[in-house]
Amino acid sequence: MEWCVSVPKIELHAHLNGSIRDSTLLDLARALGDKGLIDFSQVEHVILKRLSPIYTHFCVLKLEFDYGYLNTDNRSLSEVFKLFDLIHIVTTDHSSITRITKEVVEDFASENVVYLELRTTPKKNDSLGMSKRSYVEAVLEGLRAVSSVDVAFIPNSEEPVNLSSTLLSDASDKCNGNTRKKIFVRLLLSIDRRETTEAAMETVMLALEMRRFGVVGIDLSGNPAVGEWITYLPALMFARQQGLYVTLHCGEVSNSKEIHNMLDFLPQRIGHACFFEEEHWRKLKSSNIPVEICLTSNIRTLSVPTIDAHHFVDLYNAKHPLVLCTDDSGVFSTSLSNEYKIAASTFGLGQKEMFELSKNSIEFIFADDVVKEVLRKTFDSAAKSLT
Ligand code: 6MZ
Repeated sequence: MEWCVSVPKIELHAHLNGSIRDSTLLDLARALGDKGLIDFSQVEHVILKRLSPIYTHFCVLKLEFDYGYLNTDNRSLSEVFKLFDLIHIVTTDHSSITRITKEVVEDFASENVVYLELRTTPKKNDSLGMSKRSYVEAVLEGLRAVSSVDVAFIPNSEEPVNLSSTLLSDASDKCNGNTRKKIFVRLLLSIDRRETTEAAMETVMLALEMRRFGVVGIDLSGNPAVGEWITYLPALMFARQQGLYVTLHCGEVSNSKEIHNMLDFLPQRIGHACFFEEEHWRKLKSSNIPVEICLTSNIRTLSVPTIDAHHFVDLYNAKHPLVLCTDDSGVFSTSLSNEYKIAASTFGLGQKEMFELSKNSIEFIFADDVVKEVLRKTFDSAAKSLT
């Protein structure tokens, strides 16, 4: 595990609200409880996953939870999405979003993630005076608030302090040594599958406006049992025409037609690919679309039967582009280092292979060539100190 922590890593599939610390979620829930807005004791049970077995079913804020997932520690997809609804009730105000963003970046940096693509769904909440734009501004405020590490999130020379050049000159620093840690962060704005075409388009317009603050692309996510591909297609096509990168949650449930449609769209990356059939694999491999692999998430949501049967093995052996990611490190109690450890021990990969796997992820990031070059140098210098 120690080695998995010290190796530089690239995180390309992390949902902001899914990466929240349990302690922060409890803090925020307690504050709402003190104001009498929620029943803290019930929310606390869900957050800590410690419901007494005598309960088989219960309700928090009209969201019904089944005892099963709490008992087995496996959260079926539908339970996970109920949990997100609960998290959103607790987190969706400007200051909480700023706080979570700051903490999530610090957490990833502390385990030597050197490049983070953080995704989040811009939310509108009239009662809090929140628009999609002010939501994203709160996220940017969180990036600016990070003080324990150097964060480079503004592309090119528009940064007040050009951290890219600092990183270039410091590329030989040990990533886990005494020097200050540095992390590149880029943002993806997510379209939730519950949204309308107009709402999806609003998110794309916002992403375009926020490009100068490090927004590089669009993600399609949300409960895969909800919504239709055709609803998001106009916004996704527009995003691509405008030069934004697109990544899609693809094949998280069995839906052959949608998987074909998504692959035909040729996104720059896809996430998950759990319910692929022979023809989907063929199409994926011939198009060489990189896959964001989320091992713990797939196991916990019962999207793959066992870790040994995970499609990582086949894709890895086929030398298909792939990248290990956390998905929701808070919700699934994992970290990127832990995902590396699981991959190494389950699939019998040594340090050399794991290092290459991590370094190869550079090629699939949505940032520019300058960032890629800095990262390559960071990995080259880490290779010397890790061997
Ligand atoms: C699909 C997921 C997800 O956007 O509020 N999300 N969508 N599949 C998954 N696998 C488990 N995990 C998270 O972060 C939370 C949102 O990200 C999406 C869902 O829409 C969830 O509400 P943000 O920061």
